[in-house]
Amino acid sequence: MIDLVTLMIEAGNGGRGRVSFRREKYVPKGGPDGGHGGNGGSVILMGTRHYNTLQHFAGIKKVAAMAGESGRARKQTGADGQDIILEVPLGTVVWLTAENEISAKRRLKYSIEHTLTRSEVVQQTYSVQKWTDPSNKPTDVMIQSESNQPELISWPDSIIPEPLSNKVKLTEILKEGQRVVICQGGFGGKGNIAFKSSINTTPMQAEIGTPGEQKAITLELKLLADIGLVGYPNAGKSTLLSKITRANPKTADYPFTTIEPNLGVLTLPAGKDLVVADIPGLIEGASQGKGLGHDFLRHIENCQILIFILFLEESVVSDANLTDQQKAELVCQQYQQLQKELKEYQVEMLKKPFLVSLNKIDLYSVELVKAIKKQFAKNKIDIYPFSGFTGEGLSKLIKKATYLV
Ligand SMILES: Nc1nc2c(ncn2[C@@H]2O[C@H](COP(=O)(O)OP(=O)(O)OP(=O)(O)O)[C@@H](O)[C@H]2O)c(=O)[nH]1
Ligand SMILES: [Mg+2]
Repeated sequence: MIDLVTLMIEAGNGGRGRVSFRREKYVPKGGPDGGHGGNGGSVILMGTRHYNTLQHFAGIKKVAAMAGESGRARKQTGADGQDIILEVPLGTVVWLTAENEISAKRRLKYSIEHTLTRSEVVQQTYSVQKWTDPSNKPTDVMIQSESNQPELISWPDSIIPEPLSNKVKLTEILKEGQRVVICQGGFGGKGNIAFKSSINTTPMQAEIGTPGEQKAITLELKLLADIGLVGYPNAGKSTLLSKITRANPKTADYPFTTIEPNLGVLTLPAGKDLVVADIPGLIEGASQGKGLGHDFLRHIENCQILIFILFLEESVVSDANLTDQQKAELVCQQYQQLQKELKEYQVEMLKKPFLVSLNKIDLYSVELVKAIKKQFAKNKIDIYPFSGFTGEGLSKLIKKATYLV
């Protein structure tokens, strides 16, 4: 599953305004008629439910919108560059790692939800030399040919985005149809018709158009699940997901069977759908990057509630050297360890509503389950015993979970 991509995004530059003069058969000294440049295309991110991953960005390194066209003679405005819309799944977080000057200007002034208006960007003007034709007839104005425009007015490619010392979180796309102009296109420059005045009847200047924004961004997908399943490897998270939803994740009796998050939809009798996320098992040190858990903790950051799934290995259950009390303490330690890992990753994780469940009760004696319940009751925690195999206790567990969401 691709859930992290890095992209270079470039909006189109504004087209330059034109310097030209009307030249018709009987109007040898026509006034200025250089049109305005078109606006550059913007690059827009849009939230969609059509994608669940960022897979469709595989192999794409750069997305660039077209520049606006230059203004034309006869007061014609150049065409605008088309906007590009990039569809991203809900839960996509956008990080900024580098940007050009105009992007920094907009970002420091506004949030990404706002765009700059024409009056907020500085337009530079360029001027062209008077015609060089010896006969000095305006009809022979050289500047009307595109190739005679001075070199400096085309935007240099050297507007390379500056890398930021720390990546900046720009936005999160959470809603279907939500749009964010990630790179705003430049504004077209005014043609020389805009410079005409009573004292300047033959304006030789026009505007060059403003540069489009350029950004280097990282898209990171966080799954938008309602319920996150948290537990040690082999706790039976994937088994539970396959029991309560139609998802069909791989389950097996070895740790780290799940190496990528699985999602399933739990349809409640009232018709409401809840998305359940099964992430790879957490182990001690997961928040420091041990095992696979750390990478996936961010997927449950957005969950509304967490279900802790605790269990005892068969070998521990049948260990005659351990009393039920000692086994119950082991379950408690497991819970504390999971909490510790979540806390070290992000304190807010522990503020979410949660419930604590105990899986594989088909393996335990009634006395053992009682001992575990008692142990948790000391900390005022209700425990929900169930078996992913026999289905016992599942309806109670789901009822409680949906009550919390
Ligand atoms: N006896 C018994 N075994 C179970 C139960 N639920 C799951 N198991 C078994 O426990 C093992 C681990 O189950 P998984 O669902 O793969 O566990 P997981 O938590 O997804 O594990 P990872 O993906 O490795 O983190 C499998 O062999 C399951 O068949 C249960 O209720 N009772
Ligand atoms: Mg699993």
